[in-house]
Amino acid sequence: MKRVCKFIVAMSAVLFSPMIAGAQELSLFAWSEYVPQSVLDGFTKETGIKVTYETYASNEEMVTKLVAGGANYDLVIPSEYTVEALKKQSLLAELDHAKIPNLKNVQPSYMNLAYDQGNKVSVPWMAGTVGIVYNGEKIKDPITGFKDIFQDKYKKRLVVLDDAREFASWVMVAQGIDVNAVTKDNLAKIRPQQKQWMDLVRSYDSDSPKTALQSGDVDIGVVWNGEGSLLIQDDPKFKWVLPQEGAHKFIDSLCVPKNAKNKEAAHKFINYVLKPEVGKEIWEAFPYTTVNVESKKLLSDEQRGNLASFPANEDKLKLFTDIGEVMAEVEKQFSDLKGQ
Ligand code: N2P
Repeated sequence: MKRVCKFIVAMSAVLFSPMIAGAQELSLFAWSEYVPQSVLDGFTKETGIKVTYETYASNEEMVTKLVAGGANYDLVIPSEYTVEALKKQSLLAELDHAKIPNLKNVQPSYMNLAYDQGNKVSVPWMAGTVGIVYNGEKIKDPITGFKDIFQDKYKKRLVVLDDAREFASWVMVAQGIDVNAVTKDNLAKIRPQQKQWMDLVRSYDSDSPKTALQSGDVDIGVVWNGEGSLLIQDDPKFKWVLPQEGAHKFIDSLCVPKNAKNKEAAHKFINYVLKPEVGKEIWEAFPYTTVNVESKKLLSDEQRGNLASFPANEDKLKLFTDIGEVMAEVEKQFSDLKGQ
């Protein structure tokens, strides 16, 4: 009998250890400079689950790797239009809201949006905008929008996001075209001006565009608001402007790919980052627009007053929608014009 028992114990160890080991890991695939290491450490400390964090610099890069298979991810953080695309292709797992009680902390205006009614597959992580930041010691003329910065006099003094859809949208709003009316015709319409503007650009950087501004390599940037927020917070010579023509308002959400191996751990992570104090920790490292009502309450008046993080007027901000196959044309136009 004793021997039988020992055998059962030994066999269970062999059979179940991979499952236990599996439950102790989480593979996060997210934008760079978006998830603080301290948050990953805090999560591991609380749950025993180790997190690996691989980064990407655009939605399109993430989708390409996700679809290619190869690696297996438990969590990704796509923007609204990419949640829509992934959902359409059935690439995302349904979330179990019962396992995410902290979902109650998300501001209702970020929930139940057209790209994912009922938040079946996505939970907002962070929102934000794309805007203009400039060095006020070097740029003396008034800056109110894209038309002011894409001028010959600023040639090679600009850093912009390395993002095909974003860049196209700036030219579109400048021409009064809706950011979601992306068609072959409209791409042809914006092409000459897109080329003019791209010829003025010194560098493309979606990971850390603030670096070129801090080092003085460039004087103007078209960047994510979290980058702008850090700049204006650290040095008053930097000024932030939401382009008067309009701008993208993004909502980046936590999603679990359908083929994720550690769905349980992914739910635990989503619930963890929605804790009020964790949301504050995330905001302090990467000051985008927090979607967490309770975290926002924990910020100081000065932090809440940062206009790059929390725009005063959202009238001209727009979410992107999935544009389907024409996205390939947007990317082609961007890379063609870069190469010219
Ligand atoms: C973080 C990038 C912001 C995400 N570095 C833009 N959707």
